[in-house]
Amino acid sequence: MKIGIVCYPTFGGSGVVATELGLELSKRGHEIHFITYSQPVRLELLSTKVHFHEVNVPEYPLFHYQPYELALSSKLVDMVKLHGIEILHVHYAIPHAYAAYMAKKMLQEEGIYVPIVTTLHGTDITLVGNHPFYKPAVTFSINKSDAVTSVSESLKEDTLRLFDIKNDIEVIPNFIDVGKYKHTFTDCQRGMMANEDEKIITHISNFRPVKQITDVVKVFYNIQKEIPAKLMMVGEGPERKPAEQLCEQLGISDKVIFFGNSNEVDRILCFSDLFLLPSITESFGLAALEAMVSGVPVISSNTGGIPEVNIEGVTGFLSNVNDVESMSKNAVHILSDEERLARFKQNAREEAAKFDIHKIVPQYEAIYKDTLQKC
Ligand code: GMT
Repeated sequence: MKIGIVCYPTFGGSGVVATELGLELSKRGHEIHFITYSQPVRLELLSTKVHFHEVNVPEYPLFHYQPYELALSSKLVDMVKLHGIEILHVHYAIPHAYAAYMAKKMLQEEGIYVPIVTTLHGTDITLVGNHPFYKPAVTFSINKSDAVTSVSESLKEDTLRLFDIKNDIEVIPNFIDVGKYKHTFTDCQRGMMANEDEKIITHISNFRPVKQITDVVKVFYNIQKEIPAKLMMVGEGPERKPAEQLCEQLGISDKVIFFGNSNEVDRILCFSDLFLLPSITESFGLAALEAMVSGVPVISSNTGGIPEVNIEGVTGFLSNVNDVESMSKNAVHILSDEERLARFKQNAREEAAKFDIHKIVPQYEAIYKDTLQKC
């Protein structure tokens, strides 16, 4: 199949999922066309099977807001015609599903039919899409998609609760390439990060308010009072500065390393003992799955789709949002006993294997085939 993939090209989970999906589909023989405003961060190699088409939005002073949707839908029309793309798969409803629908209608005028698969990722439903200023357009574009998927049961329920949806929504969970995360590289440089007796705690995100970054710091503060430890903070975003300030206030700056964005999270996770994800809401928690596949247990909030990934008492523990005391207690419980820690690490690896890319990607292929047949 010739598949057009529209996504955000940044470090966010939806862009990562879209990129990994496209790369895996290309390995399975499909021709993939990524269409977005810059080359996706995890898309390193282009080939005859993997193409990238940049959406350019010319700046014009009249516009207070530059019309990205317009440029995207025009680019989709051009690329479908030029490359014979058979199906468009858009990740994150806003504004991608809307732009794809406009492209579909323009193409129909020329006798070309291209169906749209929309994958809902989370904040496009829970935090942003639900806003009254966007809701009618988001509802419309979900209902006009030829197939809709969501990354967790919880997100499907949220979508049906918050929007008037006429379409079926199929849950296809996020995935991970288990093979890629098998630590074949031998340079897991734990010694460079911490002393022998110190445990390594990690958090990876886009440092937005929804990630509750200050709770990461507070939980770590409590952990290090009981157990020698270091905290690795990976990612960039608006909450980084307040987190750095809080570390200073608490007198733990020398125990916390802020890495910024990284394309090599597997190298950081390989020496991690525990992952913290205290988010206010999280449709899935891809970062938790990436930790688990590296054998890192997870201390998280029990919100959204996280309980579908992090299993209470097996791969980690879940607490109410903001319950720093409970998260700290659970973290110390796992870290304070080497045998228990090893068991949680093993469980995390085993549970993550259920989300292996080779099990999940065929589900998307089935949706494409089904959608093409129906249309
Ligand atoms: O977490 C973010 O703020 C980024 C966002 C995105 O769209 O990239 O992540 C959402 O999609 C990920 C991939 O499906 C999920 O793993 C995240 O849980 C989800 N984030 C939220 O629901 C807050």
